Amino acid sequence: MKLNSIFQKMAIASAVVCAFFSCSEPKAEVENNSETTTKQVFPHKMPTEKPDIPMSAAMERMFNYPAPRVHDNELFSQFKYTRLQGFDYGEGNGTISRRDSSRPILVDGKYYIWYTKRHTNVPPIGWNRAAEATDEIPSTDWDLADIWYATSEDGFIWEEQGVAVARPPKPQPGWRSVATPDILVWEGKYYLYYQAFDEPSGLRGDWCPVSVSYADSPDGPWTNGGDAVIPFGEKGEWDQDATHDPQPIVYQGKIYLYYKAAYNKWPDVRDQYAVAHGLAIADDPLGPFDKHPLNPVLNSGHETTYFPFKEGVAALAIKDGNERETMQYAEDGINFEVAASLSLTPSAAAPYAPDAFTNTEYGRGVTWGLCHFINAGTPGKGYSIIARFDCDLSLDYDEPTFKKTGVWHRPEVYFAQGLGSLREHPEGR
Ligand code: AAL
Repeated sequence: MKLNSIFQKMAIASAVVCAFFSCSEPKAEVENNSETTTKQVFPHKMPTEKPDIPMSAAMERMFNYPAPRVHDNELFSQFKYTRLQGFDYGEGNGTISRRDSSRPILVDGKYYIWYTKRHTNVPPIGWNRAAEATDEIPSTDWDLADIWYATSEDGFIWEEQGVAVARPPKPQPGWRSVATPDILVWEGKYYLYYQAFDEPSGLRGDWCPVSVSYADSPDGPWTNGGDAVIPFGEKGEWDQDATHDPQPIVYQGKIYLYYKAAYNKWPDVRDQYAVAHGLAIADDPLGPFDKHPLNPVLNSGHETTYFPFKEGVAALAIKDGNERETMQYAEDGINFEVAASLSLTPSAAAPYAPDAFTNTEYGRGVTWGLCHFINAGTPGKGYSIIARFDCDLSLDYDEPTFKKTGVWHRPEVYFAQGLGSLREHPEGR
């Protein structure tokens, strides 16, 4: 073969050189007159570390997640749901409701949970009609409620055991309702934190601070250990009207109790509603609790759950705020960053976190827990049910099914979110 062009000769020469000295993969090079510049293009193979090349904001951010590929992200999971056995909701007419379960704890081979239970003669009349509530008529689903508990051997079949903390007599704090409990195990004793209402919720918003009761056994008896242990903030502070959804973990040798408050003109102007979460830290479960100076520590979420994860704390934020439907992570338990965005998240998630109270230095994560559905009834006969969710937010479990990103609902689920009365005024949109 006659080598006519200089380029053909160069190609042969380079092939010969490569045969003797193994050549590296070709670099993307651009000849620009006399200068040769190397084009730094994002590679086809996903880098495990942030590459040292110029990148768009989106690709920079991708390396701030626990793993750039969501399937490898330990804080990403799907959620699978199971109806619980063992709870009686009567005729399902809104007179029996269970909601806002605590996280389960395992004691002598049995899981224990505590939850809000309302068993009233009539269903709730609704938040907006709170002024009409009486000692017999509840305003909301969590009005006129007590804290009950149940046990289970497998987390699917539960046996209701009875009342753990009942409403105390009027005028003691919580006489109107005690609700939304969570548990702490500390030095061999059990502590229940819960919301104590002195008026029907809805009158001035959801007006209640956190009380605590303690016991030597998860079966009780429970003794009141203090009221307003997480007090409201001063007037003008974000948490001036509420400390809700208490959730304690043991972290860095102390009790880190996270809580929620609705703020921003609440309760006067409901549609200006905003929600954030604070942290209060104590050396003793009965307090005093010091609110963290950087509060709020989470700008999104409703009934948010927290668990020890690696050196820090993971949080599941649902429903409210710009960062709703996300897992978040704070290496110091205080400064949370978004770690994954989620679908079909459990409401009021209460995961079984075996190391929530062990003062672990490296949290292992969670695989299941309890949650609730607040729309189990029909309009005017509203009630809630508690349910189980399963997931893979654990370092010790690896089930690829939970790492799938597609969550497919039947068309009926979408059509159930119909336009309703908006359809009457389509021109207004
Ligand atoms: C819940 C929680 C708190 C609120 C109400 C009952 O799901 O956020 O407990 O006060 O709703």
